[in-house]
Amino acid sequence: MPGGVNSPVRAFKNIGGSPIFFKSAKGAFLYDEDHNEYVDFIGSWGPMIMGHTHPKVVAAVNKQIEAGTSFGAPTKLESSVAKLIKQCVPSIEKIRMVNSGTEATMSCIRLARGCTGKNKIIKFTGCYHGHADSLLVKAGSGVSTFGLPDSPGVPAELASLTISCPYNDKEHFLRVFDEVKSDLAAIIIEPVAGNMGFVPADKSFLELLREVSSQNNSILIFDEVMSGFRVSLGGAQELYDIKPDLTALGKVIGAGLPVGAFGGRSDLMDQLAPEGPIYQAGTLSGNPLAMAAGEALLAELIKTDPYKSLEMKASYLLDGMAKIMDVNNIDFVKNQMGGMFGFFFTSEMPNNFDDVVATNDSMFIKFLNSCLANGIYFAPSKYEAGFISTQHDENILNMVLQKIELVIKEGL
Ligand code: KE4
Repeated sequence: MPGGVNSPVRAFKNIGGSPIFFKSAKGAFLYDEDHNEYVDFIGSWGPMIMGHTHPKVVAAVNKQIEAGTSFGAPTKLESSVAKLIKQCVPSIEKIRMVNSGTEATMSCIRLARGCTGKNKIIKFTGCYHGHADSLLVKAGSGVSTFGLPDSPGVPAELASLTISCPYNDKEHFLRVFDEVKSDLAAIIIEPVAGNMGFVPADKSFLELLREVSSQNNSILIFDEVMSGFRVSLGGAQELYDIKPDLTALGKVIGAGLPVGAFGGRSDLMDQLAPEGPIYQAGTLSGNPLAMAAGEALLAELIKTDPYKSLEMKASYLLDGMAKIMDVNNIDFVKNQMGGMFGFFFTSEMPNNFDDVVATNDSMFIKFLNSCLANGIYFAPSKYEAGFISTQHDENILNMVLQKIELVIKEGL
């Protein structure tokens, strides 16, 4: 496998490391092939909100596997998951299951283009929406109104239809919007950007996107693959109280099995085949095994509503880390929403991608590697967010803070 991995970030190239091969996990812990134990703050990049091998999820999957893993046909299970998601996210009037976040955002883009008859997309630098061609696009220079491929293999002609604007920058956005609005199919944003560390959108910025997209018949897409069911039961859109036209989901809704979903306004979703002409499909979409896992986890989240407790756990960890850094005169800032968090070695809270780029790389890399050597598994990139689970109890967090204090005392 290229780089020994099935997804680049796992290769630990950002911190000059080698990929760690894991064998098992339980609760807040991961165990590698050499029997090393790690406290897991990645949680499979988001899904493990109630810890690994949650008994309800394990039982649901074991039961379903005996009944069959895939029928390639509708099941009661997928309808149940759809209902649970609709119950929590009112902007989702209709929904379609897919197998990854990439498929979810890719389908939102095609649906928006098909429904509006327009072609241009505005995204924001530092947001990652999966690896569909139209979204692997970086900003052109200045206030350019065309994007450039962010990877070889993305045709320049296609990339030119997507424009990437600076996150949280209203003036820049409005200049580009005025240029392209006649052909603007959609605006897509991570309302809480977890792919440049942790940078939440300013509420007024999201309100501006909502206002101009409504006036211009452009589709506002919230990519909540990471923030959905993570920052609150209703996702970031509940906390910001802003209703997008379409939402992309993933991660938590599959409880670690391959699930993505996209949904929103019925008048848009009804344009999808077989109802409408816009094609979208998937052999394993709504897969019964994945739906069994997702249904069990969503039902547990709705029943227990752990979000306040997750928020407190994350702030306990982050406040403890900030105190250690402060005592050792290390520039350090942290931010969180619910149990999703980020930290940076810098003095000012980053508000966009360029701010994150400017944060101290070498400190981050040394800190990460020292933590890893001490069994603390933070995301191996300053452009990734961290996640805490219901299984990270106070003893575990105190043990982590004691280890971090030692790491810092030994000097980075
Ligand atoms: P997937 O295709 O990886 O399931 O989802 C793509 C995606 C879409 N939108 C957001 C906001 C996302 O965060 C992601 C994927 N997140 C990365 C972590 N930053 C997944 C980890 C990886 O690429 O291996």
